[in-house]
Amino acid sequence: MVDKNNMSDYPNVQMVDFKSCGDERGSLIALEQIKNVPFDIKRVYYMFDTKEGVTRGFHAHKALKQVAIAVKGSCNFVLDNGKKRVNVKLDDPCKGLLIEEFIWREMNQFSPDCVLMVLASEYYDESDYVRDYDEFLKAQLK
Ligand code: T46
Repeated sequence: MVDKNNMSDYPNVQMVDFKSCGDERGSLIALEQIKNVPFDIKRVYYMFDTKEGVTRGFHAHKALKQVAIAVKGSCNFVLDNGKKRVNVKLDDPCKGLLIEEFIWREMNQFSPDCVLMVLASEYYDESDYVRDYDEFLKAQLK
């Protein structure tokens, strides 16, 4: 079973702890679909060399589920469910941020060395993006 720290007042967003198989040589984390990532992994992407002061994202997804991990460095996620905005700092390669559908996200405060890796439940599909904030808010009301 996936071990998730429940963000109970914030549905569709959870922190996931990953077990580190560390030894005297260093650390190793294995990510396996369904076992410790709660969906079938269809895609992995990562962003790095993000320029200082940049904010990325500004969208929600209709169906996509993702787990974001700062495998190096740190960054901040601003998450918005249409009612409340929360900040989640990612700075630990042993923790993943699970974001399910219809959560608006903006990512900022990337450290110069940040490598943000994202595991995704679907192939890349632009039609799954909601890039208009008003459209996102309207979808919350349906
Ligand atoms: C998300 C946040 C956390 C592809 O061709 N394939 C891909 O799988 C992805 C993710 C992007 N792209 C292309 C599309 C754009 O031309 O790469 C370019 C940058 O993508 P985007 O502007 O969507 O990047 P972010 O950082 O705003 O958002 C990304 C993901 O797209 C999004 O799903 O949740 O990271």
